[in-house]
Amino acid sequence: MKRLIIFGIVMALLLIIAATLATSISGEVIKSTTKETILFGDDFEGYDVGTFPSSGGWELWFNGAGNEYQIIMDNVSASPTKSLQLLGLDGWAAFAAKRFTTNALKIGFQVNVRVNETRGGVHDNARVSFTRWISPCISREYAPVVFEDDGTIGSNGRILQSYIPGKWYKVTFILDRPSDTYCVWIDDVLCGENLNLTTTSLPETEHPSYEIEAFSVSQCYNHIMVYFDDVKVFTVPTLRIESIARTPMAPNYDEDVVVSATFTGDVEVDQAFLSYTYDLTWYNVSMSKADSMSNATIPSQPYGTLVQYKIYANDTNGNWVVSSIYSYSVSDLIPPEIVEVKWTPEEPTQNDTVKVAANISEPVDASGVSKILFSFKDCFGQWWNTTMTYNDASDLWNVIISQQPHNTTVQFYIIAYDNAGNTAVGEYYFYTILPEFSFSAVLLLALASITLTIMITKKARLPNKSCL
Ligand SMILES: [Ca+2]
Ligand SMILES: [Ca+2]
Repeated sequence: MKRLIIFGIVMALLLIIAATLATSISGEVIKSTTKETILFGDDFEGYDVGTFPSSGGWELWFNGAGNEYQIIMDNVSASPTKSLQLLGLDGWAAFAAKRFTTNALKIGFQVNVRVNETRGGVHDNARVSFTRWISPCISREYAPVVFEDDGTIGSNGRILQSYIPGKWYKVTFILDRPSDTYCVWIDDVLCGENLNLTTTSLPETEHPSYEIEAFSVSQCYNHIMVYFDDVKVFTVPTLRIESIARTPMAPNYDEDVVVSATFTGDVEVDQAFLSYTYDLTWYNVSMSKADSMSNATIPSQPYGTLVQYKIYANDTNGNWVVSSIYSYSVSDLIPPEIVEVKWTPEEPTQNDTVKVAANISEPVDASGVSKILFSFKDCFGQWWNTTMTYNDASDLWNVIISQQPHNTTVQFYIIAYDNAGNTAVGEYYFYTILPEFSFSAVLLLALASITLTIMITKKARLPNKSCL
């Protein structure tokens, strides 16, 4: 029995390792636990009941129903015994904030929130957000997560989920400052992903997130008891993939593609990979660093192949980041090659048709020959166009030129097209039609020749009288 248990444990471990390796090899988005750096945390256990937690650096920016209500309580808590209570008024919030400073690109908070009751009013019951002080009566909140009086939790006009009075909810909020987008989790469930950051001050676009100076919890304006506990404000060391480029931009079928990128952010890159696919499989290549760039190569692919690629990397904290997916379609920018053009017979007469055969070449990965145009000038000086026919057996393109009268000079040339629209114009060729002798003409010519020979011979045998 013991052996069986050990065997089971070993098998389970092997399966986990195999699953991990499979994830790595696939090149798909790899999620790992985000390691954060905590700027401050507070469970409100270190304060006296009935006091405001000023000693912990909290500030009561607006005092709602009165200072006496904005206090530490020990009859309600998420953990273990105490929490911060806030109570607002209609038109005047109870608003507690704690300042912090960071230049981190990605910042977040987490807080437990409990609303005592809902009444269906128009104001909200509890808010948690990053904040900036504006004036003694105004703060600017950055996309606050709001517990509405209708029993919903929302942010930026979007309902994330509903909530029940008297129950604790853990809100996690992570803001990406360069893109001004954020994500929200309620009880560790992602409810809002990459939402655009807005603020409660107008115009929204004029308040960059680097102006954030505090984290705040508030109750405005329903005069309903709300509680906050287990606050945590943190930064997420962030690696960024930037300046993604490829060379060449429009790769030919015979060209490798070098993909390059730079890695920036507030943490060092540990490993970087180029992941690409031209079928259903993603292939991963380690990127190598050259100066400020990291490069990796996608091997040349046949014409028309759609290649998709992305870059992913992890930082020295083990956090992974993945780029968007980019793509290109492999080009063919090279015309077909006209290797050889021949015709038979080479010296045709007016009784011959002439067969022209052309050897046209395209590399294996190129787009291929689409058609061959044959253009020739006949006995009337008229140019004609036709297409040549491909012959599988000979791997040649053929056309037949009809019989032409004696003395005609036939001219022709060909234009080769490939499937990518490239054209190659060949040189001009020409031949002249020779006269064809009939059998009787040849016979007469032969007789005449024989007669002439005899006459010359006889004349040669006569005595030279002058020599007698
Ligand atoms: Ca507590
Ligand atoms: Ca081509």
